[in-house]
Amino acid sequence: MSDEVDVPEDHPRYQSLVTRHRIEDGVEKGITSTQGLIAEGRGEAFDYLLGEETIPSADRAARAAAAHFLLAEHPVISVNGNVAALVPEEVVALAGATGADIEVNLFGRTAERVQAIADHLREHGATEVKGLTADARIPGLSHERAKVDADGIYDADVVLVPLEDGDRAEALGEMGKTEIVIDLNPLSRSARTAAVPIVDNILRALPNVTRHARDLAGSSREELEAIVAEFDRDAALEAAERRLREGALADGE
Ligand code: PTJ
Repeated sequence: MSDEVDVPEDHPRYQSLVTRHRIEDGVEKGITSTQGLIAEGRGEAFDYLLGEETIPSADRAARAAAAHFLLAEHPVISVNGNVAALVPEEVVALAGATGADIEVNLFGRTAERVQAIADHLREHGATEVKGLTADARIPGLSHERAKVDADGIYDADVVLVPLEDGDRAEALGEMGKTEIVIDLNPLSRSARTAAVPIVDNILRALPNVTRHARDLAGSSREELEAIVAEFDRDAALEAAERRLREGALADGE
């Protein structure tokens, strides 16, 4: 994977080049769709405007997300082709820190891709990967993302939905689930419908949620509930939009 690619670490765009190589590798391995290349370019543009760093409001969102995970009865991390290529180990680490299930859910679903992603996640330490059975449907969605496992996303109370701009976040909300979204675009439909929108690069956001989850592991329910109640999703989206428009220090923190 990308580590094999010779990108000098002192290159000013090192992170972005490594990311591109991971996505390219994902496409070559049959994990990532070719559409995933376009999604990557879109994400990069937003990351550039955000200053390629975790802004304070995204860090607060990551902490609220960790609190939701720890309070949940059945949290699930949804994985698509871009997520699998970019952060397979980090997905496994977050699942380990929070007891979440991992489920493959694809827009361009084929049996081969679901299998390739599940194998890839197992190679990176996952013990159980859901999404292969797909014996239930999210109501109100006509495309392939509707297909979920009955004992996975269908049954979940908290779902992490990274890197997809679409109607699934809305449909999951209608099912009464709490959605946590990771998306660099604060204007995306998923970010705007999420209970917790984390406007950050998944490369930084996922390890950050895991770090917060480990930090909060000994907290009481009351403490976790207070973190959830204090988080203001509208303020977080607004801070990210301001950062996009005005650059660093715009969120006044
Ligand atoms: O693997 P599949 O078949 O399920 O397809 C997955 C893709 C990503 C192709 C599909 O979900 C798609 O087309 O997504 P969109 O509509 O392009 O939305 C992807 C969103 O993720 C955009 O809002 C991007 O800004 C954002 N994004 C891209 N890369 C990153 C990101 N957000 C956070 N971190 C990134 N690295």
